[in-house]
Amino acid sequence: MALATSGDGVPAAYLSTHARLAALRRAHEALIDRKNEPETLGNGIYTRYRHPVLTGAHAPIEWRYDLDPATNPFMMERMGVNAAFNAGAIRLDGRTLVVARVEGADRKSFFGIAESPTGVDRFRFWDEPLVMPETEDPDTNVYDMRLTAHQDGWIYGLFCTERADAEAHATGDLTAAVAQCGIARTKDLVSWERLPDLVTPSPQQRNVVLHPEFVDGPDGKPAYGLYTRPQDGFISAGSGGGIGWGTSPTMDGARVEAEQVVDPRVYHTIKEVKNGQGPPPIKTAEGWLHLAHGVRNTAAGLRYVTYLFMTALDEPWRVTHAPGGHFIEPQGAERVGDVSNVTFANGWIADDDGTVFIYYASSDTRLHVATSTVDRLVDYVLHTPPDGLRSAAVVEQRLALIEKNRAFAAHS
Ligand code: M1P
Repeated sequence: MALATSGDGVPAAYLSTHARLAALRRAHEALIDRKNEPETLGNGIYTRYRHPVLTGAHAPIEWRYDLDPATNPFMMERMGVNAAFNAGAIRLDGRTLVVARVEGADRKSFFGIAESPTGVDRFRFWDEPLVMPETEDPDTNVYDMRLTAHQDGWIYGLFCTERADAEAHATGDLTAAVAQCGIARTKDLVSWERLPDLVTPSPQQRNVVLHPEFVDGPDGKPAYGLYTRPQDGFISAGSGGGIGWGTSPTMDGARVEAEQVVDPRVYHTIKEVKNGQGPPPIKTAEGWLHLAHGVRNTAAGLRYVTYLFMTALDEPWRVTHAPGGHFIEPQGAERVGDVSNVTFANGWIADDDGTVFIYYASSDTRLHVATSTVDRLVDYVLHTPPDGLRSAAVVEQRLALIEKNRAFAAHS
């Protein structure tokens, strides 16, 4: 492999401290300034883009390098950033902001806020990572924030907080962990107030999302609605049957007493092993539009894809439309990463003009964008056939489509 050179034949790795820093800055700026390009044809449902919008290499140089030549004479990376992915997203005061899961070379995740003038490229991290206050029981790892601008005036960030499973560790299993839903709120994404973790009847939780509007609680009073994902173990959903729903009278000490599964896992579908709500749903004239992820097993390991469904406006837990199959699946280079064969989305932005920016991550490594419109996504959800669940049934669905097209061709 040829070594990159400074232009005068000196390998970039051996430049003077000063010259090396200048070269690093140029490369970093070039990466951030890179214009993204939409695909030309696509599937008509959404448009993918050529480049990821965030990667570990987008992390500011100041987060990774000691810039003092006296203490870093080789200008080497001191604290590597491995990946930037699974981002919550929000339009705040006209600004496009994502709160990404940034993962260091030490495997710990934290949140980094990045801003873009276009929504499809030129994402630049704010100068410092988000400082998330801890509870009395410190988090080992935090990730996958869902941002909800709630009717109550707060912006809530719900995220996974992971801690050691002390009992299992005592028996020597150092991989055992407990996942719960951490909760924080803010007005500006700068100052965050940490609230107590969510309490539910389930032993563990991940992919919990706050519904943006108040709903009726069991006592008829306004309550907060929560999409949950009950799970028995840290990885396995076990008896957790799918995406759940529950309410809490408050978010300061949130507690879901009764959790009902509203979007179940189903045998031989894209969500056989696990599923989870993505970002908060988008309100449309036809219903609440949901983006979620589904997981199935394969000989090569788990495969994560995203899917859409719709729930009733007055009962956001009641599924009214569920197109069969996946929505965004890993393609090409997206297939490979730290956890390969994964697409995962926990952030999207719907603008007043109907444009939708879907921020999806690939293979737990990088963040991408796909664009669409509310009209297109609603059309997709209303008119894509549901999963036929059997080979013979899906052949019937295709035959019906072919027959319709024959009739159309005969009359056109
Ligand atoms: O590695 C794939 C994803 O695995 C988890 O999601 P789930 O709980 O649905 O299996 C999360 O750790 C997520 O961050 C990750 O992308």
